Amino acid sequence: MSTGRTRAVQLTRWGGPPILTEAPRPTPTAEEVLIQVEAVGLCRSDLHVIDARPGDLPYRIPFTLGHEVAGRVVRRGPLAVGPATGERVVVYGPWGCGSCARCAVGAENYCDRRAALDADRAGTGAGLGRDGGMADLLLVPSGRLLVPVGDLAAVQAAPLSDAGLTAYHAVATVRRALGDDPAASVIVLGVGGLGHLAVQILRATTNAQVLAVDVREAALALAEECGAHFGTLLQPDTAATLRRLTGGVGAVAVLDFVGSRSSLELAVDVLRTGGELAVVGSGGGELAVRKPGALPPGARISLPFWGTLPELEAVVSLAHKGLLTVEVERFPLSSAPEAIARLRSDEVRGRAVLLPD
Ligand code: FEH
Ligand code: ZN
Ligand code: ZN
Repeated sequence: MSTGRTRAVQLTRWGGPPILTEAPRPTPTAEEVLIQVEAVGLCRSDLHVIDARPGDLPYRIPFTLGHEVAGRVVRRGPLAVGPATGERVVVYGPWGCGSCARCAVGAENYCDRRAALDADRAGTGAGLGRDGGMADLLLVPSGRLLVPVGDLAAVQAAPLSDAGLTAYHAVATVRRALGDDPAASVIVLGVGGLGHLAVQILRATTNAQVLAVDVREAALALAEECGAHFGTLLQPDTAATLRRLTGGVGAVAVLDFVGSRSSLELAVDVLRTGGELAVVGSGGGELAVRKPGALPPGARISLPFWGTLPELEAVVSLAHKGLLTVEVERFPLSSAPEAIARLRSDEVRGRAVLLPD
C-alpha cells in the first residue's frame, strides 16, 4: 500500500458487485481516529447491502464495505479520546449520534436519533453507508467506538464486534427467562457465524440446556464442538423431538438466527408458555402476533439488534478467558468476491474473515 492510498472493497453502484479499488489515505481530524485494519469479518448484512436496490438504504454510494473490524490505532485527531496510538482494538460498529440518552450509556445500536441520521444519509456505521473496514485503513469518528483487545489475534477479535456482540446481546435479551434453572432449555435456530457463538455464550454464562437446530450437518458438528447439549437437522418431526427433550413443556427461550418462515414456525411450535423468542436473523419470515393465536400465552418477542459498548467489552473479556472462540474461514482481502460467493451459498463454516494481503 503506498502511503497516500488505501485499498478498499467498495460498493460503487446499487446492485453492482463490490470492487477492490484504491481510495485516498484518510487523515483524522478533531476526535477522529485512524485504524490500520488487521482483519474484517464478512456478514450476511453485507449481502443485504450489496443486493440493495436504489432507494432501499439511506446510504450514499460509493462507500467501503466492512462493519466487523479489528486493527491498530495508527493516528489520532487532536481531540481524540480512547485507546492510544499503537493499541490494538475492535471497532464498535453501530455509530450513533454519540449524545442522546441511549448513546450516553453506550447503546448506540438503539440511538434515539437514528431516523435523523438516516435522513441525513449519515449511514448506520462502518461499512453501512460510511466507509468501512474492507480496506487497509479505517477512519473512525471517535475513540469512544474502540475497545482494546490486547494480544487477541485479529482474526479472532474482528468477529467479536458483530457476530459475537449480536449473539451476546440476543442472549442478554432472553436471560431473564433463563434464570439459573439448569432444567431451562434454550433452542438456537441456525448455527452459523452468530449461532455458534451464541452456543458458547450460553454455556459460558447460563446453566441452560442448549439445543441446536440447523439444515447442515457441518453446522450441527460445530454446535456440538461449541458445547450444545443436543443438535438436530431441521426435519418434519423436529418440533416433537425438541418438545420431548424439554420434558414436553417447550423451551423458555428460542434464539432464531435465521428469521425465515420455517424457523419462525418452528420457534412458535417449541416456545414454552411465558417463553421468550428473540428474532435475530433477517431471513424474511413473518410472525402473526394475535390473541388467540399460535404463540403461547405470556410469550415475549424481541428483535434484538447488534449490541452495546459495555456488552462488546464483556464479549472481548469472554474471549480473553478462552470461553469464546470464533470458527473462522480466512480469505485475503483481494479475494473478497470469493468470500462473498461462499457466504451467499451457505458454504462458510463459522465466520468468513478477510485479512489484508
Ligand atoms: C447491521 C446493519 C443493519 C442490519 C443488520 C446489521 C447486523 O449485521 C449487525 O449485526
Ligand atoms: Zn453484521
Ligand atoms: Zn444517539
